[in-house]
Amino acid sequence: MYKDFEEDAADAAIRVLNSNWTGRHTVPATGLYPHQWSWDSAFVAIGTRHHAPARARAELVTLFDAQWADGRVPQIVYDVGRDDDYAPGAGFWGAATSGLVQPPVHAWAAWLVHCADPAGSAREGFLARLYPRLTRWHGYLHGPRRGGVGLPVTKHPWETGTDNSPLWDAALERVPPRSRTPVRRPDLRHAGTGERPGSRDYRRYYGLAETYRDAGCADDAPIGFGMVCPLFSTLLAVSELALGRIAATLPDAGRGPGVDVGGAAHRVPGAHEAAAARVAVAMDEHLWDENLGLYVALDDTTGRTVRRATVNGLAPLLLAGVSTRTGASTTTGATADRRAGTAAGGRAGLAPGRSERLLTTLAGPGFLGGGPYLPSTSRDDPAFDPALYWRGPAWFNTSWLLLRAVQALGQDEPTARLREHFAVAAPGKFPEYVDPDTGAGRGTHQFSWTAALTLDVLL
Ligand code: 2M8
Repeated sequence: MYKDFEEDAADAAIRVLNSNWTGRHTVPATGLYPHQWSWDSAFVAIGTRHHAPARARAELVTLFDAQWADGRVPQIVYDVGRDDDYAPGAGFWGAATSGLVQPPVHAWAAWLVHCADPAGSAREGFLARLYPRLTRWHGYLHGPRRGGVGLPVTKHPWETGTDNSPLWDAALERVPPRSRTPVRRPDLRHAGTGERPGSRDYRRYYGLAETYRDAGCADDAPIGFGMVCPLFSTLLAVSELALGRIAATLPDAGRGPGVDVGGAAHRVPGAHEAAAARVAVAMDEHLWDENLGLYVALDDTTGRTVRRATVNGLAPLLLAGVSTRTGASTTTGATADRRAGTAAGGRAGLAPGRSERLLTTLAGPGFLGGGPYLPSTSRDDPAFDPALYWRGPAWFNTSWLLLRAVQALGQDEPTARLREHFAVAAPGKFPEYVDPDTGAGRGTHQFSWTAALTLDVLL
């Protein structure tokens, strides 16, 4: 019976992914998001690898075909020519892509996609093609985007992927709520007003994007917003570890003629693991909040932390089962060892005691202890709102990330709890996010990463 349910849900998830596939990439959702989004494509590839591995590879290759010369991978690759009902569009940027970025899940996704079909991947030279591009992407984040504490800085709330999280409230207050470009809100035709950021937020989002665009998307001058995010930083560290595995698979990667790997350091064995360790150590030193029992954001312009409890701050649990000396990781592991559930040996990627505290916070009243699904913002935070986007609803990508983390640590109770989130995906028509108390769908539906990650959990 349960098995039948899982098969039906998997079939339904595949149907969503098939209908959102454009021939070169997958849109996050028709209507609300009609182009290619960066971290969405990484999550989509992680799910698609199970039933269409060649398409999962194409998804990532299409995205990296739009990579900028400086290494950045754009937040949005506009599907110019297709029905464009998204704002701001390509006209705003005067380019075929946005100049912003999104969290770096890509190397991890590339590794998982490769492991799902190593023969097909080898035939296409998938890893050999992507490795130098992934390395340049990370080089951009470690280089021009490196902030005062050595961690990557996001220049716009859209870059964090968690657009209206309370983590950005104080910094956004300093951004004038106006833009020269009139703000258009086609998004409100596809999702409820109470489920999307407000118009004051949007005026700031536009104004900030204009400032960055008008500075040529250069990173050498401050633009009035610069935030270090524990989720973004964690994903960079996890992806560095995956890049280490990719490099080990391709002993000659980066040495071939004409391949620029964005810095000789990356050709040194262990360089990716060392980069991951540097990120983990910097997060431990600068982002840990002892009172809240999780990691917080840091404002790069003031040097001060932002003491708000969000799911972003639980994400470093992904590094808990990682040895920073060897880079061995269960979370980045192949499908075969996905459910192995044993943490790697050696020193943990986080400072002693931190993973236990994170598990306690995860189980506590602000998160899983306060209701059935994992909220994006702690139920104890004054901004918590069960309907409003990244200020409370439960998102499938963050549940998936935490699920991978607790599975790797062999934590049965939170594993079972986080899996429950995926049981509401198919019956709810693959919602973008859900009410963390009732599981009722919010935002848009037939949402690609919901379908893809549900597939990954079920298969
Ligand atoms: C949401 O963000 C876009 C801007 O990038 C928007 O609200 O229009 C976020 O949930 C983001 O994380 C996601 O990548 C994007 C597309 O699904 O939608």
